[in-house]
Amino acid sequence: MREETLQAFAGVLHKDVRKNRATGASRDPTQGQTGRPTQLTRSPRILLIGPYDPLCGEYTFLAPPLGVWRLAGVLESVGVEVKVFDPNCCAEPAGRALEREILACPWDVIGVSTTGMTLRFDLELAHLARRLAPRALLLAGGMEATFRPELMFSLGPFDCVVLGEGERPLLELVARLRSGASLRGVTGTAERAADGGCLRMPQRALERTELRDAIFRTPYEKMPYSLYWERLEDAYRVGSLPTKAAREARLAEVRSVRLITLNYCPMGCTFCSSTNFLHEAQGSVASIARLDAEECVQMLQRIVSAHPRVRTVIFQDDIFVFTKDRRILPLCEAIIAAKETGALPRELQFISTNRIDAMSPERLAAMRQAGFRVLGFGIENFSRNVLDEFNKVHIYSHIRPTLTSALELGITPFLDLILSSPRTTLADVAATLREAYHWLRQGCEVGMYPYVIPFSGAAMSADPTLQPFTVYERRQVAGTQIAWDQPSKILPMDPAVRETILRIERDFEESVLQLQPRAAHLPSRLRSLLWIQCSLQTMAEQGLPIADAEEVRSEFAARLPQLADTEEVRSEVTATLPQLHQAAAVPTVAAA
Ligand code: B12
Ligand code: SF4
Repeated sequence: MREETLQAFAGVLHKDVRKNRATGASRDPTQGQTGRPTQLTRSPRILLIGPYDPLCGEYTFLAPPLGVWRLAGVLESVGVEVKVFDPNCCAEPAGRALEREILACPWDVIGVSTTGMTLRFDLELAHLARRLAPRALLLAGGMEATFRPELMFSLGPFDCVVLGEGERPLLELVARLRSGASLRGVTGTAERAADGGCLRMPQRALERTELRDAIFRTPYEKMPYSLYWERLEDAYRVGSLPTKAAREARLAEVRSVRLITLNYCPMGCTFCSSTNFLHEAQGSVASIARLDAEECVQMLQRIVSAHPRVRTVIFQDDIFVFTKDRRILPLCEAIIAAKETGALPRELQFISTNRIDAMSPERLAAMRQAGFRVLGFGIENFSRNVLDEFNKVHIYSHIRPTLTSALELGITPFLDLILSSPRTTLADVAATLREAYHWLRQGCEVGMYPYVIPFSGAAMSADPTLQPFTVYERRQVAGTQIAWDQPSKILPMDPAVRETILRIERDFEESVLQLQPRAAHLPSRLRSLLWIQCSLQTMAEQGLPIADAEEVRSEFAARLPQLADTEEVRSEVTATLPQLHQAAAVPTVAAA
């Protein structure tokens, strides 16, 4: 579309928004020019936009946005004309691609998915959508919208916010569009109240059969996994890896498809938002639902037939195996049987995130046999005190035995760590860095974050005693005057620990900046070693040696991708690593 036409749309929008803000009224495509309800005589048209991360998954692999794809499948099953717009996988800049999509069709409803970390970018697309489609019903949904509907109304041009799982509210909206009924007052949504406040209409969480039906309707056949794989293969320069084994290993990482079989995590970690998502939408304690073993295998077969080149299925549940789990052993048996009959490819591998206290040698062995090659564990920290603060001290005694057994079985444990908590001591930070280094050298993979990120909905974000230690960052919505302060870090209360963590973070960020032009995308195994490297000097200065600097440096070099031009890149990259003083004495890792 030409620029002047866009401007014209923008003009319409601004008047429109002012009018809506002044009256507190929402747009409603069923209200005709006269204000009387009108009925859609055709199938409703809905565009769903995934969370927008232009930084392209700085920490993790990107993938098609599962939430909006699942909604698309459910809507399609009732005859809605629905399209997913994935801003992270466009051939042109996301704004331009969205503009094209919106102008190609008179959408009745446009839905924007939100997360805390992507919010400023999600809002950018929402404002663009509002300018281009002033008459469409504009919805916000997803994590951030559920926890902060009032924020969506103050920062975004939304008519309505969907709380929690989107399936039921969207189906209800579709029914009302078809019948010409008012779109206000839908269960599972929030809307602006006449007094300018926010009116929430809670909904209960999906029940087992509803969740199963929604998952089964996820249109895997249409999800552009191959496009993501191609981009990742380029980013990781898979073609330049010198050996077939190295190429195969990297392809197994890249060619993955995500499957979610659960809607709730009951663990209640104090830094986590996801554990409170359904409670927030329901307004009370929600209960768990998940697929059974047979249904999981059916989904695996569907995924393989939709994406025959898939090497790994990532079970993306917050927690895949529970302590009182009755699913995992039958599921492993069913996978093995399916591989034997050829119903699943023999070489298909799996990744899942699990409770470490739910792992027994029997379960680990069964998972290994079924093809689980990486098991994620939210260890978070190796200090008992910090685990207590995170409400997960019960995992402490399980860490060492489970990691040891998993490694012995040839499984790679992936440990998610948060280096500091609000009440961390320097000794806690040192213990976590040392243990992280120890387990990295044993063969674990580690993802490391320096402090708690205050996601909306997490217990820690709402704790008033942590307010003085919460850092805010000014965020701006590109293309608008809208700006706000978003909580970005909860720092340690102790000034010495705080300064240490911030100094480590500064060193880390500087190193990443220097490394990035020289090395291909840094995977988490390298990023976590870099965190350790960047902590050595600061910690040693405080009498807390972590590891031998030269040894860490050579571990880093050894893990650099073995590319054809390796030697040159390798020496350049390691020369860039912070020049660190040798720590005086290096302790061995304390027994857990
Ligand atoms: C899998 C996953 C990923 C994967 C894949 C994401 C993907 N593209 O599918 C990867 C590893 C790439 C990833 C990356 C990131 N993730 Co992530 N991720 C998850 C995880 C574990 C599961 C998400 C999922 O698939 N859920 C299943 C689907 C079906 O649920 P859903 O997306 O919530 O959608 C439902 C509802 O929310 C709602 N809904 C969602 N969108 C919309 C939109 C509309 C219009 C409507 C009506 C309804 C609606 O309806 C859907 C169906 O019921 C969640 C934790 C969780 N349990 O949700 C974290 C989580 C969503 N991720 C999080 C974060 C921070 C990120 C990153 C920003 C991290 C980073 N800096 O790289 C990036 C963002 C990348 C991006 N562009 O999306 C946070 C968000 C925190 C918050 N409160 O906002 C979470 C909650 C984890 C956490 N607690 O820290 N993530
Ligand atoms: S951090 Fe993981 S285990 Fe803890 S409550 Fe959140 S999803 Fe559950």
